[in-house]
Amino acid sequence: MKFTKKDFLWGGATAANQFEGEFNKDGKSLNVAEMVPYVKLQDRASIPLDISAFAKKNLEKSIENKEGLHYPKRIGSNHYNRYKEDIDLLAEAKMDIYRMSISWGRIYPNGDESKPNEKGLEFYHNLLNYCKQKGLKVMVTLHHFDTPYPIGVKYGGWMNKEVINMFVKYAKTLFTEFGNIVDFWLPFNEINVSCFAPMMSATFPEDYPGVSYDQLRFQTLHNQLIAQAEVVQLGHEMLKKKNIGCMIANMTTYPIDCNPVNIIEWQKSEQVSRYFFFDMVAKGEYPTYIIKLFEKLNVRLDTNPEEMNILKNNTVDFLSFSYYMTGTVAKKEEGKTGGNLMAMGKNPFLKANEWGWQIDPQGLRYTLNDLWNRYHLPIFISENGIGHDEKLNDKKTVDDDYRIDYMHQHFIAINDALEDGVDVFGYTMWGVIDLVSAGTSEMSKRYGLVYVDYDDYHNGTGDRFKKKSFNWFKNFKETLEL
Ligand code: BGP
Repeated sequence: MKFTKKDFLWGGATAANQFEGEFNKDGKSLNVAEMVPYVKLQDRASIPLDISAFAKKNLEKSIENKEGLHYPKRIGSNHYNRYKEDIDLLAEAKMDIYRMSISWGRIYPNGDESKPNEKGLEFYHNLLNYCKQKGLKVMVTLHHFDTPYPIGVKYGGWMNKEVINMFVKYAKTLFTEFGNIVDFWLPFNEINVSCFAPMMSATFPEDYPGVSYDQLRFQTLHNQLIAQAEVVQLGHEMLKKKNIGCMIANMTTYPIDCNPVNIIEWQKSEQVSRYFFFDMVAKGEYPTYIIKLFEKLNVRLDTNPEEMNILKNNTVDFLSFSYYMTGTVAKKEEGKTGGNLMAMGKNPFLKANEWGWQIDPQGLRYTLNDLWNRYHLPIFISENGIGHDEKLNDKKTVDDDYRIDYMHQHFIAINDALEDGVDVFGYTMWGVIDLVSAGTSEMSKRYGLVYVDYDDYHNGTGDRFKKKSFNWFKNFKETLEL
């Protein structure tokens, strides 16, 4: 069969904190991701995110690093020095679009400077111009789990409204510098993650004794939602096209069966773990089910009518989300499996990868239909892919047939959704060139069409090698045949 939509945008995605390396070069500051050491996992499938790794006292130890631990995100895939080679590979695979992130700490290392760091701007000018030279459209994320650590230290992170202003100043700089070459903007990667793990954006419970964890996480999310809405407002004033989207970690679930008790449980779970975030960015107001939840949890947001107006009047132009797996929900839990930042209910009909992430192409079709029916906004799939532990074979490649199958099935699902009438306009495959895992800091959890020769301790040359899936993707792009 042929993929039907000719102008669909196909591409790959990365993030500065997992890909660039050179964490302290040219004036860049540290971020939390770069302060988490690699720790070998005992059982890959059992973990959701290890929250204790983000305790402030543990992170601070990383600055002196007396134990000599390895901090993988400080080296990433050394894209900072090899970006031309990487962009050449994306162009060679016939990609239309590259989703990348800009590191806030390269532009405003402390957040509160009055002038941006010229060296940081220079790097992104070079990179973005090179993308354009190679004919790639670009989608830029402004914040991909990388609030500068100094903002956490001096301002207490995102609980402080001052950080909203710093973020908007940073966005203004990017719109001024790159507004004419960037095609799409995403203010925050997986904005809902701040509500599961506020520490990842340098907001620490230790700094707020007496404040409940629920208060902390929902206030952090709220302040980021306001920052995002202000950036949308600014972008609509400064940029020629209205092309600012959200990016949400989408956790689609199914009820475990048709027992009404489980259906109600599932509906509640979908509201709180999924619709809440899309409702906020697409409808611009707190849904009643969340207001009720806040009452129950005793969460009282620090906000005012002006903020609520900003939210309401600056909703996003398109929806984007990450989609890796689905899970199940039951009133009485019946077994959990790994998942993106959180454990998910097992589904006996699905297979999973080594990390327990359940593979579900049909779920992508379902999710696309579901979001389209609910919001009627254009949709972009900004992350999707499969992690595998891989080694180069003696032909200096990887025969990753499972990845080819994964892409194949998911691309068919997108086509089906288009046939269903969903307005989905693009897809960027996560970790298109191998990079460090966000959740586990493993280099060996590989997602790419291109293998990067580093192990979990960054032994290796860092050289790039095309996997079998690279050729499959290129052929698909040339023929649109599935
Ligand atoms: C998303 C993040 C990415 C990414 C991906 C895969 O949550 O936006 O940064 O890495 O998931 O997750 P992991 O790297 O933990 O396998």
